Amino acid sequence: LLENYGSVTGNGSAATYLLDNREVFFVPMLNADGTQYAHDTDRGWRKNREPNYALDNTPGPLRDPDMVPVSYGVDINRNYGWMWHDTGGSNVILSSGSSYRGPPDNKDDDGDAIVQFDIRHGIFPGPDEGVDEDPWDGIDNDGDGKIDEDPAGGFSSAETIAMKELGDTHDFRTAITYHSYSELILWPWGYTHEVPRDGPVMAQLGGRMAEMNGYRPMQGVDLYKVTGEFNDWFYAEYGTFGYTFEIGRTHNIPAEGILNHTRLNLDPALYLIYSAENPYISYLRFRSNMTTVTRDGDVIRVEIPMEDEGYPFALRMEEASLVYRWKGGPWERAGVVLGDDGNLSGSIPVDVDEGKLDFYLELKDDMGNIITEPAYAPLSLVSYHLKLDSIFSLYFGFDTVLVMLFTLGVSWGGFSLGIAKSIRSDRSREGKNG
Ligand SMILES: [Ca+2]
Ligand SMILES: [Ca+2]
Ligand SMILES: [Ca+2]
Ligand SMILES: [Ca+2]
Repeated sequence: LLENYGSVTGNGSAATYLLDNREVFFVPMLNADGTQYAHDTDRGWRKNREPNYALDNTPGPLRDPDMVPVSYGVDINRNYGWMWHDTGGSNVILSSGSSYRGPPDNKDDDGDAIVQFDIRHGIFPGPDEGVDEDPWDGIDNDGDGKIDEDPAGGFSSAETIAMKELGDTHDFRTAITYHSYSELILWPWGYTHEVPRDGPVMAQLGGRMAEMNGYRPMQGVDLYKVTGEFNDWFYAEYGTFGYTFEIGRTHNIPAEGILNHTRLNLDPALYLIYSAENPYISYLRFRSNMTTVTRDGDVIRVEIPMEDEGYPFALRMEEASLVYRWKGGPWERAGVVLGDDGNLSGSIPVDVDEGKLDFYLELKDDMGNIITEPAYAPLSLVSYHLKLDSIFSLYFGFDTVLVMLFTLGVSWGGFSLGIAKSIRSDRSREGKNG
């Protein structure tokens, strides 16, 4: 994004558009000490390297800093608050376990305890005494009118505390967390087979991203149950549509493979950033490889097939347009109609003798969302040169080819394979070079 920002052709159009129109936050590595340990000592290590002073699920306050740690590490992705108290999705008891969720809270967060925690006399009050009586599950467990006011655990590690602060202070619409391995894309919930309220659109978005990198898309729990997990917390608490990408086919991708995995997963990431404004856009599919552009007398006729897989908002077709310009001049608009066959069609008047035509499709829905095809328009454009003296008078200019090859790669927008091939053959036929 940073390398390409400022350019309006090729990859640059996506980078420029996304950085101008979205806020993107990167957490380069959450488990820094665990990763270092994996590099230096134990390639199979997955937790952080926090010292554990208790063998089992002894409450946190019993930890004595002078003691020698009995084990190391909390599984960061079991230490988020949502459903942390549930069993079956983490190592609940033994601190040495590879998916250890962290120590129990055993703290009266809301100050209503009947029996206060008593470390000297070994009294471990529980929910009945008003300690940890209302864990993070969206339910008012003790019926006091407050929800989740006295959690039982979670957010004991510095890493999850930092992520909670990030979530509490921003409004993330979408998120990706990268893990290894299995070539999967997962979304909430991870702790239950119940489908969340936004499950259908999360599945649609996840499916579209999976088409781009060839991974298998599924609700997280379908892999295995997890509790206290990142995406569940971000969705439950902030409504974020979060995805776990399980990268590659091994925990430890060889250095020489990193660039390939990065390339493979770039387009899904760009697509999710793009979709953050209107995730439902994934319900619309422009079948750009079947788009036709033909000269018909004094007009250029454009037909773009569109599949509507349940887009929940009405499209305001009276405001739909082909936005076009000749020879880089001022933008003008031509109307678009939606046929019964799902084809969007419009006609652009030919009012030049010869020259370059740029155009894109712009749709609006009744929520005020604007949808363009190709994505990122008008930074990425479909361009034609028009020569009036030949029968097949349309061919692509060089800058357009860069755009086309990129949109071919991203495959959700722009014109794809069929047209990209015709670009190449046209280019070779015309003997053009850039
Ligand atoms: Ca309490
Ligand atoms: Ca508590
Ligand atoms: Ca309560
Ligand atoms: Ca609760």
